[in-house]
Amino acid sequence: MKMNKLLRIFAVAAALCIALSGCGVKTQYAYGEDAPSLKDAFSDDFRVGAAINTWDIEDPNSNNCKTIVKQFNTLVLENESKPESIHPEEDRYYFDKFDMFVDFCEEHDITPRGHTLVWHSQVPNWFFKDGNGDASAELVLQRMRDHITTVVTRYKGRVKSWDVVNEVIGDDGQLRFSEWSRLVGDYDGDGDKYDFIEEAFRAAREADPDARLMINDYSIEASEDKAIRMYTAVKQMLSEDVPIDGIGFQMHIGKGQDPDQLRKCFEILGRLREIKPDLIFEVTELDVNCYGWNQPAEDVKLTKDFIKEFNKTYTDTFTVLKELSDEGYLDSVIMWGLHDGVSWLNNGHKNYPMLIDSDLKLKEAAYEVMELAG
Ligand code: 9MR
Repeated sequence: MKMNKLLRIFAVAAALCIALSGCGVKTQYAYGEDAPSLKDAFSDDFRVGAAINTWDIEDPNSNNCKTIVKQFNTLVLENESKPESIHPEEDRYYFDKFDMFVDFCEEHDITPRGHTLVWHSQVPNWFFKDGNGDASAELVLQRMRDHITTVVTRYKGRVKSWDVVNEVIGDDGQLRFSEWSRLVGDYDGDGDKYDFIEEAFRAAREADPDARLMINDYSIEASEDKAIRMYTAVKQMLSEDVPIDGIGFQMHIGKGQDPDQLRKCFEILGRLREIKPDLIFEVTELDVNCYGWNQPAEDVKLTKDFIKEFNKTYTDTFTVLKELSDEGYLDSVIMWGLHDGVSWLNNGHKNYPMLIDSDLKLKEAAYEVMELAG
């Protein structure tokens, strides 16, 4: 075993003892000099990252910024690189925040991701309009290609991985009905409506031949039905030489997520390697929702048992992710938010989905997952 690995294991174990011993220090601040770091712990496995906003990194002395630099080696913008933010009008782009983000990443040796070029949400309506009516398929495709070419070219060689399309498989498992699928439809007449997706990937590849081009979606890690639909769609597109490099698993999972279910879904999509041997996976938006659907806020109390189950969900999940990394499928795990307090899951109730709490302290779950590393 390498010396630095031994030291790392020792540091995490010591930190865990301090964190759990009840001897005064509960957990460490994630930005603290002596705190263990997720990115270092998993340096032999995969990059570890978070979705952030540029206000987190404006002040290098802020605790948010220090946490980011200490804990993560890959980052994505939560909202500020989406079409509605950077391209609200047809002839107007706003790149200030995206530029600042990419500069920051380079300065700190962090791998930036791009989220997202094509989505049914957070996309301005002008893409789909011609006067008061619908735009033609040609016009929609031309605008989509222009958008992709402009954005990907600007960050050529710098943004290493793009969510080219996001959430294109619907909850019913079919291609999602959206303005993209409605207006572009079966443009090439081959019987499927993947045409806007195919064109999006081709435009992205042309703009940056070395960037990793991903198809990103939710529930494909937990619903076998949806994983199979994704498999079928990607298989079909790969057979037509659509340049898809990998699958982004959002992984918005729930407390108590069955790890065997994760394994089954990863296995289904892993079979795409029979067609594309270097297909890669990324985990792009991991979090653990502490609430079931429609569960009232008063139901969730941070009791010992609750925290134990929450921690187990994270350790079970990271065990599966580590297996995937050992098998060469996975090289990046990004969490959707910097800490509990800013997670999108705080909708109407306080949620606790992350590995870092709202005071920027590493949670027990963080120490426990770091024990799995290496
Ligand atoms: O976290 C994002 C939240 O701030 C936005 O209001 C929301 C708008 O749809 O998008 C959230 O991020 C989503 C991501 O872009 C795609 N996957 C689901 C994420 C959580 O909703």
